[in-house]
Amino acid sequence: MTGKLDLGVGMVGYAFMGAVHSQAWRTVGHVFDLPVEVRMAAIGGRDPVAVKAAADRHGWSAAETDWRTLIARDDVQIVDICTPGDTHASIAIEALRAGKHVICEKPLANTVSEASAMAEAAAEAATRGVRSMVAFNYRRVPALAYARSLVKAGRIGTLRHVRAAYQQDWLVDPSAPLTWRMQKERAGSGALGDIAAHIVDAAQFVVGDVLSGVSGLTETFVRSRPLSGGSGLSAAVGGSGVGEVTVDDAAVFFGRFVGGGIATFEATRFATGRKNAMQLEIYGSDGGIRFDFERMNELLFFDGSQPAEEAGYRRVLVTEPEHPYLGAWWPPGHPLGYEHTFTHEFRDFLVAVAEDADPSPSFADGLQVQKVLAAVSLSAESGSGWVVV
Ligand code: 4PW
Repeated sequence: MTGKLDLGVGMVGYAFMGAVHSQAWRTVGHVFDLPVEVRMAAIGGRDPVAVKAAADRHGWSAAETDWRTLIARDDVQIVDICTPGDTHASIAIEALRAGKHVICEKPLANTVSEASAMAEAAAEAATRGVRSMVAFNYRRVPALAYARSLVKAGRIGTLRHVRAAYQQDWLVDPSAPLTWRMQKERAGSGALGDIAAHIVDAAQFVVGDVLSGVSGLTETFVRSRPLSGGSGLSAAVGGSGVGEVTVDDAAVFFGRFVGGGIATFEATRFATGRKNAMQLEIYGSDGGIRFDFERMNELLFFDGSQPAEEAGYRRVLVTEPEHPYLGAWWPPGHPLGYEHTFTHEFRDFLVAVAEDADPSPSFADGLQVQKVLAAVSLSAESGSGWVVV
């Protein structure tokens, strides 16, 4: 017995996100000195053989085939949702009602109405001390957390421009199979919900402002794909022949922040040769910041207060104990990777739960991002231009 708050996690889903989350749950208590003791109580999934195999592989104590049973377990105090978007609302709302803290993968839901119901349930649950968070992991990239602190400290002055892009290329090949990420009824949208959601959240987080309106364009370049075959980010839906792609392959949009800065966004799975290039450029009256996740341990910083002849973008290696989260990891100079962002996310979530505080980003923040995505869709589908968020 450690005298610490004891929290058991029940995680629903065991594919890509389930594997990444498992790794973070396994690690978080060993890297960070937490006020809680975390147990990997149970993992849930519909296929009994596959979920048992996932439990054994990832270190979960039990496997469940029904998420309702998983939520009801006495040894589960936190429900972690790693399923496709069509199930987020029902699982999250039931868990919150049952008094379980919830962490839910992004985007929060497939529609604004589902996300509103979730945010409402979260606000009610918070009055009972039950906490919730949406899993925008890129906020926990140390370089982006550091960028936020630079903006907050006034180092770039008044915000003028944000240029955000999330470029992948895993759908360039037209024979790449159809997965749930290309089905509207399961994923809600395509590149928009899957990756534009990240850059909207990351941009708003770093600049400390929210978008007031947007205008956008979406495109589906390949409208049908084989139902079976080698997998990309997730497994093929299965079957013979081809199936229809019912979501966007790419989305571009521009927007305005409440405080007056303007922004452009590009999210695509068709940027040939770009793998996971999540980029953020922020330009202010007194300085600028540039970031690319393909070089996630670096931040480029332009300090406009330097003499003109010496000024220029400086490459800051975000690997020092003074940088966010880094002090808990390796000696100075040793970089981190994708998986660590989830460890940081769970660290922040657990600390908030232990302190009886609301973790950030909240379901209300997730709802706000959902409204931005819906405004982009509306603008793109109606061709009507500007849509207020
Ligand atoms: O959340 C995103 C995913 O859905 C990820 O961070 C990258 O894009 C990797 O997979 C997809």
